[in-house]
Amino acid sequence: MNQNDENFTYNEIMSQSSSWKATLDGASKQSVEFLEWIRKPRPEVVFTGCGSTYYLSMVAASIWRTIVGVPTDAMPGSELWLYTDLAYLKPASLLVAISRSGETTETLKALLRYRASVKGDTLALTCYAGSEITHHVDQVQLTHLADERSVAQTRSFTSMLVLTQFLAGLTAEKQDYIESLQKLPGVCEKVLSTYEGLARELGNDLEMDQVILLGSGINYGIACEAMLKMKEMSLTSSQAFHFMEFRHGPKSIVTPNTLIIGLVNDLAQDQELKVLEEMKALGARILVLTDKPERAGFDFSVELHSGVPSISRAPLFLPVLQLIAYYRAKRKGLNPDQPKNLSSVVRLS
Ligand code: F1P
Repeated sequence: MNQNDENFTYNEIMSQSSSWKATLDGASKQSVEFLEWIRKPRPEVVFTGCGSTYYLSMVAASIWRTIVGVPTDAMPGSELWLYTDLAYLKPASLLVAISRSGETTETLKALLRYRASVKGDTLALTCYAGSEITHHVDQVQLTHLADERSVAQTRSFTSMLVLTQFLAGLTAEKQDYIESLQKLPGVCEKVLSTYEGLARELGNDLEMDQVILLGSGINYGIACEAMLKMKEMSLTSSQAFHFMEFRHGPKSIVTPNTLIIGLVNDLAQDQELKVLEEMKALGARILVLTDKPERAGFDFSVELHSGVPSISRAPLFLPVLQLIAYYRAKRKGLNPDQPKNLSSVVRLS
């Protein structure tokens, strides 16, 4: 019996490829009514969620802005609920509320506030049909095979991201973008099998006492989500920064026991690799994730060889990082399925 079998988290991480495939297949079957609705011209789009799904909203907003070409923003559910006027939301816009459970109080409150004050259209992305959120929106889009028994989001997050990417391609009627997404499940499978050993090696190295995630553009939200996995699953001190921001003060915390994980994007890789080289000179250990082989010289590297443009690639950065957090939790004798102090849904009274 595989020593991981009793862990839901491990099985959920390793099954992402099939969740992505099932979600893409499901999303390809849309009604004419939905296609007309999602393609309605709107002055802006806002994504919202909490915790992981707020970070997902950040990635989603970058992708939607680029692929669909409309002003798009991301806000935590609590900010949209309690500080709505600060957002200065345009009428007749679209709110996309993302929630694995469909039950998180702040996200539900944000949705009701948006409907009352902005009177815009609303779409829910969730893993659970019939969840509370589905009763308060105009349209619902579901992932498939992405529900989870563990608290920390893994396949639910990346499947809701792949779903968002697909919907952006549908909205903009960009068939080439939609085609590129079909490659993701196969690449995910290959990345997981190629790099599980490295993830276990890094997860087992308890000398590393803090993890810094660096990501820019679309990858900043991915860096934030990976940071949260390190905290939730393995109780590791972790922080996320935009690549170039790290020099402006935070780099002061770098020690020889710091692991810096750089999610390098083609669009700015020279500048981003320079940051990693400087941090290596400060003594940090560096894990670089890129699409193609980069000049050597870093301690560890993950090469995605995705064959897709950077705007399609974002979900592929996460599975190995989820595994690092998982193996680190196991090495520390923790239960990654049930992180300390956490529940899988935050319901406020
Ligand atoms: C949001 C959330 C997760 C977090 C934890 C508690 O849930 O805050 O981001 O990791 O699982 O719930 P949801 O609204 O996406 O269900």
